[in-house]
Amino acid sequence: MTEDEIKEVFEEIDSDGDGQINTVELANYFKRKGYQGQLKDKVQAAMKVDKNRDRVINFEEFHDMLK
Ligand SMILES: [Ca+2]
Ligand SMILES: [Ca+2]
Repeated sequence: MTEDEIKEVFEEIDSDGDGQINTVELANYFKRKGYQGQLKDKVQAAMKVDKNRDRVINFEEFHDMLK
């Protein structure tokens, strides 16, 4: 993925545009993508990239996940 593509996905998930992805935005994103399984499990798995444990994913953390 290029830097621009990562940014695009980040902005798509960060629906309120505050530069951080919270669990609600993640859940909504997976729903939009048509994910059928346990949303809670999926969100929890994604939140593993939350290295500083502030319960939101910033761009740096997100970037590390996709690169
Ligand atoms: Ca946000
Ligand atoms: Ca974080």
